[in-house]
Amino acid sequence: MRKKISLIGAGQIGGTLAHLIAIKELADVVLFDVAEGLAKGKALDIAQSSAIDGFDVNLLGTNKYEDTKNSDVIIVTAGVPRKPGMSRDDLLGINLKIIKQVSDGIKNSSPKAFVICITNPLDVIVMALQKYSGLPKNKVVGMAGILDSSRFKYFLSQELNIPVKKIRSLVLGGHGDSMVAMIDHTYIDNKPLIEFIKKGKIKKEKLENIVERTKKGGAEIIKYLERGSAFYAPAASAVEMAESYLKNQKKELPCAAYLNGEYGVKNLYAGVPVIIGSNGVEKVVEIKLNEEERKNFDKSIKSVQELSDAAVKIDQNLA
Ligand code: TXD
Repeated sequence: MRKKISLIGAGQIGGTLAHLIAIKELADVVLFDVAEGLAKGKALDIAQSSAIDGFDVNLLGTNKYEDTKNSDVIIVTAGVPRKPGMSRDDLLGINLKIIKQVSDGIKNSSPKAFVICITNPLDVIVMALQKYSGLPKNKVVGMAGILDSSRFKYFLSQELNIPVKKIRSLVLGGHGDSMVAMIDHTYIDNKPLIEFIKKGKIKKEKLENIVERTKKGGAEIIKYLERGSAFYAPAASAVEMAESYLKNQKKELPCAAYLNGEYGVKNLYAGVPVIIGSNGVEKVVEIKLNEEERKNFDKSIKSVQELSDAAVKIDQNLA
C-alpha cells in the first residue's frame, strides 16, 4: 500500500516538495492550500510530467482537509514568507494564527501522522503546532538544521574546493541569526576541520565569514528573489526527513525537536541532532559541545525561549 504525504501549503516550498516526492516515488501526494487553484494547478502540472519522468504516484490538489485524511506524513509550509528586510521573527503573529487553523485540520484528519513543520519562525511555530494539535511530541518536528547545515557544508566545499559529499557538519540551536555551526563536529574527508585551520588551509576569518553567511543564508536569497524566500533547499531538507521516517532509515539529522532536559533544555523546541525512524523522533543525540559551542548554543536557546515567551503573550493557550 503506497504511503500518503499531505502538504499543507502549496506555495513555493509546497510545490517543490510535491515534485521531489513524486520524482522519488516516495508516496502519493495531496497538495492542500486555502488557495485551492494553486493546489489543484500544481498537482495537475506535476502529474502531467509523470509520463516523462516515469513516476507512478497519485497527486491531488484540494482545499479540503477531508482529502488529507489518514496521511502518513504531513509537511506544513502554510503561512507567509518574509519580505526583504523582515526578520523570521516578524512573521510570528501572522503565522501563529494560520498554524492554529492547520493544527485543527491535522488533529481531525491525521492524528497518527508524522508532522514536519517548515513555517517560520520555525522553532516557535513547530512548538505551537504540537501544542495546538496535541499530537505526540516525537511525531511533530521542525525542519531547519538540515537546511542550515547544508548551506554551511556548501560554502565550505566551495572555499576548500572539496566535493560537498565529503563534508560532514552540524548547525544547531535556533533557526535564526543565533544558530550555531559546530566547528568541532565538522569533518572534511573524515579529517577534523580544526586540522585544516591549524595547517592554514582555511583562515579563521574566512571561516567566520562562512559561519556568518550561513546564519544569513535565508536573507541572502530573499534579497536576490525580492518576492519570496528559499524553497529548493528547504524542500530537499524536509524530503530527507520524510524519507527517513517512511523507510525507517534511522538517520541522524539536525532538526528542531522537543527537548525535555537534553542539553539542559526543558519544554522547548530547538535544533539538535535526532534519530528519525518509523516512530518519528526516536532519540535526541547529545553530542559533546566545547566551551565556545556551549556558550553559543545557550545563547541561541535563549533567543528561542524569548520568542516562545512572545508567542505565549499572543496566545496564553501556548503556555
Ligand atoms: O528553514 C526553514 N524552516 C525556512 C522556512 C526555509 C524557507 C522558508 N521558510 C518559511 O516557510 C517561510 O518563511 C514561510 O513561513 C514558509 C513557507 O514558505 P513558502 O516560500 O512556501 O511560502 P509561500 O510560497 O507563500 O507558500 C505559503 C502557502 C501559500 O500558498 C498560502 O496560500 C498558504 O501557504 N496558506 C495556507 N495554506 C493552508 N492553510 C492556511 N491557513 C494558509 N494560509 C496561507
